[in-house]
Amino acid sequence: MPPKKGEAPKQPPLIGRFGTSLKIGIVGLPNVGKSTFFNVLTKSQAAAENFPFCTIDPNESRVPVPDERFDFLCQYHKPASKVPAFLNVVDIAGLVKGAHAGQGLGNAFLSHISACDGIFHMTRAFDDEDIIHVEGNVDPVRDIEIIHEELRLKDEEMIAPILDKLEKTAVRGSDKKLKPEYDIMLKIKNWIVDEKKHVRFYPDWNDKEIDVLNKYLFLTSKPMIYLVNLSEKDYIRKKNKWLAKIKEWVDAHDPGAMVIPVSGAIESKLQDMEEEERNKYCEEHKTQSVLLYFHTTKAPQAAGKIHTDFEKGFIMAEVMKYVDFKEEGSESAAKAAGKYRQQGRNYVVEDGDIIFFKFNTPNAPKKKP
Ligand SMILES: Nc1nc2c(ncn2[C@@H]2O[C@H](COP(=O)(O)OP(=O)(O)OP(=O)(O)O)[C@@H](O)[C@H]2O)c(=O)[nH]1
Ligand SMILES: [Mg+2]
Repeated sequence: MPPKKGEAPKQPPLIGRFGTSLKIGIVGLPNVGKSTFFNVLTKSQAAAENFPFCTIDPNESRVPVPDERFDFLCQYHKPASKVPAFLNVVDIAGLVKGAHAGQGLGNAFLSHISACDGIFHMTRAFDDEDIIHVEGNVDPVRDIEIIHEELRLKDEEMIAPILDKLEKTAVRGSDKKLKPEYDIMLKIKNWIVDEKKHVRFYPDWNDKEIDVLNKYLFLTSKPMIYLVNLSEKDYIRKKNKWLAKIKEWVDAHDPGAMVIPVSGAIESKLQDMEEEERNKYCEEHKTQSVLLYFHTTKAPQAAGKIHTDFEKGFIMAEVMKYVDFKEEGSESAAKAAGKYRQQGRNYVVEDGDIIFFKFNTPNAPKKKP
């Protein structure tokens, strides 16, 4: 469930290469509702049928991220070109036990998940005898563990050749520069292979370790949001016997990660209705589409998480907060009020920052909302 205000859990460092356009992959067992959710989220029409491995090749679609701050800034500056943030959503083939070793659709999922910045982990908590469950019965906690293990095993497989190569060059060879990277990789291997843990569960990778992790982008370093697919009835009454168990599991194993109840069934139904009918239905059933939540909360948050890797030539960044800018009315007023701050290269960008980058290059400095 989305955390309540005032109880924000400590977030682990983000590992990955982030930009204004994030890519999120929907991952889970076959036939749990991934494509159905992809279709409603992106208004697409990917095949979503009642048989495992309906999706083979990934479906991808871009969702513009609405942000009233962006609209306000466009109105204020009237720029020649406007580039809003996009969320790229990728609907990936189902994974089964043994996928890392080629079971099911095999290994193709590796490159599809590798290309993503984060994962929506879809799990099934609805009962429906007509919808085939590859494990025979509904048990989302077991299913989450299956997917976690497949991703970890894939990383385990990935790390062996990396270590081999580093050992050849940095230990036995002459490239001693790579020795620190080799040592860090040994520590990462110890965590993934011996401790059997996901990269992102390690509480405090240091900056050098994060640099190495950013270079190799292990699957288990990607932030995960858990989506729990409920029946229409359970979604409306906000009750399901698995929710508490899933939340408990996630809090214990993936602290800080979000668990979001959704319902493919109700979302598809709502999407097929005309607006008036939809409003009436939601009012009658005292419910609303979870997509409202995604479009207004999750997406801007995701797009705002730009952990900037400043480029060569960076001198400094001048940062003001969007709220300060809006309150003061102009850049100069914000400056006069002392709300315009100079930041160095280690500054971690926050959601809502307006940044003036200063570069030591012939290119003109850029303004970026
Ligand atoms: N009862 C019920 N059925 C659902 C729900 N969401 C999806 N389904 C059905 O489950 C079946 C599988 O849905 P998909 O969206 O294709 O599942 P998938 O996870 O993409 O499956 P693969 O591509 O095979 O991995 C379809 O028949 C959907 O109509 C739901 O919330 N309730
Ligand atoms: Mg599918």
